[in-house]
Amino acid sequence: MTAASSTSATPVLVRREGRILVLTLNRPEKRNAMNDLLVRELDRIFSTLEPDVAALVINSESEHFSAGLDLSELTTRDLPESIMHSRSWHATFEKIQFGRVPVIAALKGAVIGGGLELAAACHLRVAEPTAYYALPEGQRGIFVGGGGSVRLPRLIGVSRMMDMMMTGRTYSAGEGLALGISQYLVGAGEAFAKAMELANKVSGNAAMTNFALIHALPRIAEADPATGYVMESLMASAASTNPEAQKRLSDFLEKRAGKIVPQG
Ligand code: 1HE
Repeated sequence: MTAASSTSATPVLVRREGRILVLTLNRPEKRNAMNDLLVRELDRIFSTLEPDVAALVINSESEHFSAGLDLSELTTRDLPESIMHSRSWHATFEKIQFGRVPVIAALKGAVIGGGLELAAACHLRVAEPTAYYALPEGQRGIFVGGGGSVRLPRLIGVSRMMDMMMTGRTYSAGEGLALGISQYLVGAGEAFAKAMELANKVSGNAAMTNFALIHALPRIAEADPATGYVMESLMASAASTNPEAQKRLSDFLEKRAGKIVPQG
């Protein structure tokens, strides 16, 4: 493990663990509220990934994953600036969701507003029992602006998101697992280790598989079925005729690959 490249003013700490890039949200005194600098830093990191980075983990080493948008910056923008600010979050979060590598979020404590929008842009989410999910935009008189109204209904449905924003309802880590906000729920203090385990696992996938899952699957799922089937056939063929797939298929057929066993 290399030391974190950071100063105390760095809103995102970055370090490498082998082929995994670890990003640590680093505004603990503001509960990792996301200011412009933090979002710009995420944008820079995702725009300049080294080719040998195979997966990425986003975590927090303090009590909370993120308290969402830094509300102190909201009071200074006029309408055009506000629209462009929201669009800048969209651009950054698009780079996370539709980049080259799988991104895994390790969640704990507050996963609120923009923090939940950031988590929703990641591909896998691992939560600790302290994690809780809220969209207090309704209470603050504002609206989600980081892609939440696009991504969150796809995770939990419009009606649950409406409830969260209209009434301030929060969901616990256990509820979040049941609803599909996180795919994993682990013990206290275990989210980062689990996220790293998953990152190492997915970084062993064929590059074409991760491409298909990140770029094709969400588009196929939203396409009309006739288009979706054609896209699926094209993607399946691009994957299965790739030399990496051919090798993995031979490994199985010639008894060199493991069998699929239940993981408990
Ligand atoms: C903040 C923020 C923030 C904390 N913007 N400064 N998000 C919210 O509405 C959530 C607001 N935050 C909270 O409800 C609480 O801070 C927490 C439950 C997350 C944590 O509570 P606690 O007791 O651990 O900390 P605290 O004492 O409330 O906060 C510590 C400091 O962080 C304090 O500043 P200080 O100068 O008094 O030390 C807080 O003001 C500051 N802080 N959260 C700015 N969010 C793209 S659109 C997305 C829209 C949204 O994300 S809306 C949701 C906003």
